[in-house]
Amino acid sequence: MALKLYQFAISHYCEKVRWALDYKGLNYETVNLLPGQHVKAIRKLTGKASSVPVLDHDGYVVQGSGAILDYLDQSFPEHTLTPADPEIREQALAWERRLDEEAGPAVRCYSYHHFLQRPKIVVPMLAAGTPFYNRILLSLAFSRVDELMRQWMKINEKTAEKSRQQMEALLTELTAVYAQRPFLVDDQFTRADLTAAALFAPLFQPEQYPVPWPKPARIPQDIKTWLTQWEPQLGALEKVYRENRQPV
Ligand SMILES: N[C@@H](CCC(=O)N[C@@H](CS)C(=O)NCC(=O)O)C(=O)O
Repeated sequence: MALKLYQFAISHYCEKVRWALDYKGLNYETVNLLPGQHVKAIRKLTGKASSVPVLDHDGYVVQGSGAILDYLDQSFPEHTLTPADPEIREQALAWERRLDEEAGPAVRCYSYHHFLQRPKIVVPMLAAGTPFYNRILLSLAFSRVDELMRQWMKINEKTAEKSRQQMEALLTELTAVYAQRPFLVDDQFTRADLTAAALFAPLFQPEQYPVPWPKPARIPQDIKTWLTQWEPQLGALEKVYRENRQPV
C-alpha cells in the first residue's frame, strides 16, 4: 500500500491532511511542489482543478482536504475523525465546511499580504521541502511571484483588512466554545478541532509544521502587534494542536 500526498509544505489545508495521516499512524510520502510549477503536476493527476492537497492511494486520487479526510476515515477507520452519530457528525462537518470556507482563505490572505512584503522570509517558506535551487528561482522572479499570488488569491489591502475581521470573529467564537469544553462537538477530538487548529496554525507557528518560520524579531511589526493582541485566542487553538497532533 502506498500513500502519496502532493502538497505545498506551507499550505494549512495540507497540514489538515498531514495531521489526519499522522493521527491514524499511516505511513505516507510527501511530494512537495513549488507554487506555480504545481499546476501541471496536479492537473495531470486530477484532470481538473490544480489545488493541493491531493492524495494518491495506490493510484486512486482524491483532491481537497475534506474529501481526503472522508476517504481516510472510510479506508482506515481506526482513530476515526468523523463521529458515528449522524447528528454529531453533521455538526462536525458543518464546522469543518465553515472553517474551510472562511478561516482558510482569511488566514492565508492576511498572512501573505504581510509576508509577501518580506521576500527573504516568504521565499524559504514557499519553497520548503523542494530542491534548494527553487529558493534562488523564486527570489529572482519574486516581483512576478508576488503579483501572481496576489492576483490568484485576490490579496490586497482591502481583502487583508476584511480577512483580519473574519479571523477575529471566528477566533472569538472558537475561544468561547473552547472555554466551555475541550472539543468543538461532543466529547471527542474530531475533524472539526483538527480543521480549526490546522488552519490557524500558521499564526501560532508550531515547530512540527514543516516550514522555516521566521524568528520573532523578523516578523513584520503590524502582524506582530496583531498576534500579540490575539495571543489568548490563538493560544486556545495552539493547545488543541499541542494536545492532539501526534508526533511524526
Ligand atoms: N478547499 C480546498 C482548498 C485548497 C487550497 O486552497 N489550496 C491552495 C493552497 S493553500 C492551492 O492549491 N492553490 C493553488 C491552486 O489552486 O492551484 C481544500 O480543502 O483542499
